[in-house]
This record gives sequence, structure tokens and C-alpha cells, in this order.
Amino acid sequence: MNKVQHYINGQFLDSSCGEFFDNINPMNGQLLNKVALGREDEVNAAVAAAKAALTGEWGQMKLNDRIAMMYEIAEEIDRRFDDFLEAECLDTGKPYSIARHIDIPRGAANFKVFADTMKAVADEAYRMDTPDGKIAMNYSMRKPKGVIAVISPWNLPLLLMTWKVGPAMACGNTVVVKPSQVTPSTTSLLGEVMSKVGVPAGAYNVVQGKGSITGNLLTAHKDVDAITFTGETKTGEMIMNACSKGVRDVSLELGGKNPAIVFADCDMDKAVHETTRSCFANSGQVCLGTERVYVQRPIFDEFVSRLKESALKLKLGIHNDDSVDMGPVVSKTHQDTVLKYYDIAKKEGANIVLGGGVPKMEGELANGFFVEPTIWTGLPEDATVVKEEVFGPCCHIAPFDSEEEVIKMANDTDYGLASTIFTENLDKAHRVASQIDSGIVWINSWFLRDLRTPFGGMKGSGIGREGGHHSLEFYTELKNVCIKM
Ligand code: 6OD
Repeated sequence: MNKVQHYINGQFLDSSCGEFFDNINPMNGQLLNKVALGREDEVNAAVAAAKAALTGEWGQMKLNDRIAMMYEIAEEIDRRFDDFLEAECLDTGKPYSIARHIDIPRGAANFKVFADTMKAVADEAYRMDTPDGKIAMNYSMRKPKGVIAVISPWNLPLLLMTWKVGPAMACGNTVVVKPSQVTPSTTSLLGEVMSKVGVPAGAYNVVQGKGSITGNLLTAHKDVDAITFTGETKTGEMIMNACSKGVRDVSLELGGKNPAIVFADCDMDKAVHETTRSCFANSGQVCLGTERVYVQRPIFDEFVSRLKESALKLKLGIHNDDSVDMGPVVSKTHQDTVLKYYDIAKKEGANIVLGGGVPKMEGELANGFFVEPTIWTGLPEDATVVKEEVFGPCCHIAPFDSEEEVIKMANDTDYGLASTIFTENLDKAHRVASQIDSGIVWINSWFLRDLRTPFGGMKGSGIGREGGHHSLEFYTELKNVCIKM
């Protein structure tokens, strides 16, 4: 059985204390491999390597060479596509049908796009008249922020980790990554890529471990200059607290309780297709996914039955069966959480249109952490599953009458990450989009990503924007130089 190690200062290592923890395959509940548990020694070594690399070979590398290296990393990920695919699917249980088209290509794209961004960086310049009749020129310049701690989640492990590591390294920072304890593999595999393309030691470091141990040590470390995190809102609050010590910058991409608004004048096929994706893709474990669907009353019954029909076609199963649409959820703990919400919905009087429990799986999959795609109707807006993020393959569908009413319903949430609107009336689409409080609004689509656009959440969904040149705001320090002539 192979093991998943730390990658520190260009070397793969076990922990100094020799401790490992189990990585479980969510498709069958079996042990997949053992993962090194990082404690103080590993966190200190990784941060020290990252700090030294800032002034070492990595820090001295010319911008053009660094950009070239970003492209080489992307190309090497493409060359190792099948290794990344297998490792990601075994850790998460997601099927090839998803990871082949989303997770792994984005792992490479996250390096290419930020290499492109760095090629096009423009600085500001202002000429001013001075009080004594001369002139002065101001120009801005950017420098890397330093050692960036990247705490990445389990739902889209490679995609979301590289979404941070790509821009951080393209800007010249060094990184220490702590991936989720349940999906450690692709982060360490990326270490092999870094070694292969000759990234200088210390620029990319990985400390495997648990949030409550390794994550806490990393976020508290005094030589970490900024922290970027994707995950639960509660953890985000703790990380923000940690950042107050030393006044360090933080970027947070947190939870969502995203609405879909389906107007009577929508293209029904499109609305059903995209909502099936947004509710059930990746077993509902996407922070941009839909969990609240609002449908205009004249088409309510038709939409509910069409969404049910579409969800019934989703095939659950093993990752390497190309006909499978949905895998299990990521862990036993998360299966319990989702099922707890399914129970609460029932107790609070939901009409269960579809699912609501554990599907019957055959053979070894019977021990996997599968949950049924689930659709509810009939709950009030203050019901638990209409308010709280479940992060499972489920949604509640409620009717609405007017545009004004649905905007209020959509915005009545502590979150503000994403939303979708379905209508064939362009005026209405723009009008409603402008009034929804979410960082991204998709019209007649979902999860269509242009990596140059600003990405981030409002309210409890996070702080800061990343994507294209917006990522530079977080990953660099901007300074002004004023020269009197
Ligand atoms: O596509 C992205 O860049 C992104 N940050 C997606 C986030 C998904 C959350 O589960």
C-alpha cells in the first residue's frame, strides 16, 4: 500500500514522529492509503523552506522564467493526467465523467491562466505638479506578499488548491499547502510535478494533516504572511481570527445557499438541464451549487416533475465506469451530516418528491457513502434545509408569483456566493441579476467559468475576489514610487 507524504523543501518525507492517519475510499469504506500527519516539526520546516526560497533561487528567478515554469507545470499536469484523475477520484469518490472534464483540466488551466495574467500586468503611473513648480512622477509596482498558507478543501481538491497555488506562485510567492485530510493525494502528486519541472526547492510545500492540528499550527505560524482558505464558514471565521495576529491578509471562499430562479418564460429544457447539474453534480458538494430553487407558479408543477425525471436518470456508481454520473459523498462523517439534514427535512414536514435516504448499492459499493439525490417541496422559507447549507445532492423547490417577491426570497440568506436565473427575457435577466446579492450570477447556465473574471462571495460566503488580475490584489503588495524631477 502506498503512502501519502509531505513535500517539504523539494523532498517527500514522513513525519518526524512517524505518525500516519487513514485515508478511506468513499466508494467502499476501505482503507486507501496512509497519510503522514504533520505536526510542529513539519509545519516549521515547510514554512522555513518557503521563507528561505523567497530570497533563494525562486525569489531571484526572472519574471519570464517564472512564467515559463508555470506553463511547464501545466504541461506536466496534462502529461500526468491519468495519474491525477485516478488519485482524485479514489480520494473523493467522484466519477471520471466529472473529474476528466472539470477537476483535472482546471488543475492545469489554473497555472496557464495566471501565467497569462502575469505577462499582461500593467502598472499605474501619474504625473503631478509639485508645489514648487516642478513635476513628479508616481508609479506603482508589485512585489510578492511572501509565504502564503493555502488551506484547501475536499470537494474539488486539485481544482481549488491550484486556483490558489497558481496565482500565488505566478506572482512570485512561496506556498505551504495543507489539503483536506480526506483528500490528500493530488496535492502531494503536484509535488512530483514541481520536482520534475525543476521548481526550486521551497517554492511549493505540502504539509499533510488534520485541520485541528496541522491547520491550526500553520495558520498561527508567525512567518506565514497571508492565508487563503476555501471551506466552511465556521472555519473561515477561525482563520480570520488567526490572521488578526500580526495583521495578516486573508482570502476566504466559504459556504453558500445558492438560489436558482426559474421564470415562467424560461426555456424549460435548459432550466431543467442546468438545474440538474447545479443541484446534483459532484454529489451536491460544490459551493456554487443550487440548494434553493424558486419556480414561477404557472410552471411549478411541470418543473418539479421534469427535475425529478431528470434526477432519476442520474446513475450512481463506481468512479471508473464512464456511464456513472454520481459517486458517494466524500466521507462517512459527511454522509451522516447529509442524512441528518434529510431527516430534519422529513420531520419539518417536507414533501419528499425524490430520494431522502441511502440508495441500495451492489457489492462492495454497499459499504460506500452514497446518498440519494433528493428533492423537497412544501417547506416554509425558515425551514432548516432552506436556511442551512447541506452540501449534498438535494434541493428544495418553492413557488413564487412576482419578480419582486423572488428577489426578496433569493436574498433572504446569510450567504451570497452564486445564483442562477432562467428566463428568455433579457431585460428581466439583467434587471434581476443586478438585484441578487451574490458574487456570481449565471443566466441560463451554471458553473461556466472564465478564470479572468472576479470570483468570490458576499456576506457569509467570503471575503475578497480572486481570478485574473483580481488575484494580484491578494497575492501581491502594491507600492507607489514617487520621483521628483
Ligand atoms: O471555479 C472556481 O474557481 C471556484 N473557485 C469554484 C469553487 C467551487 C466551490 O466548491
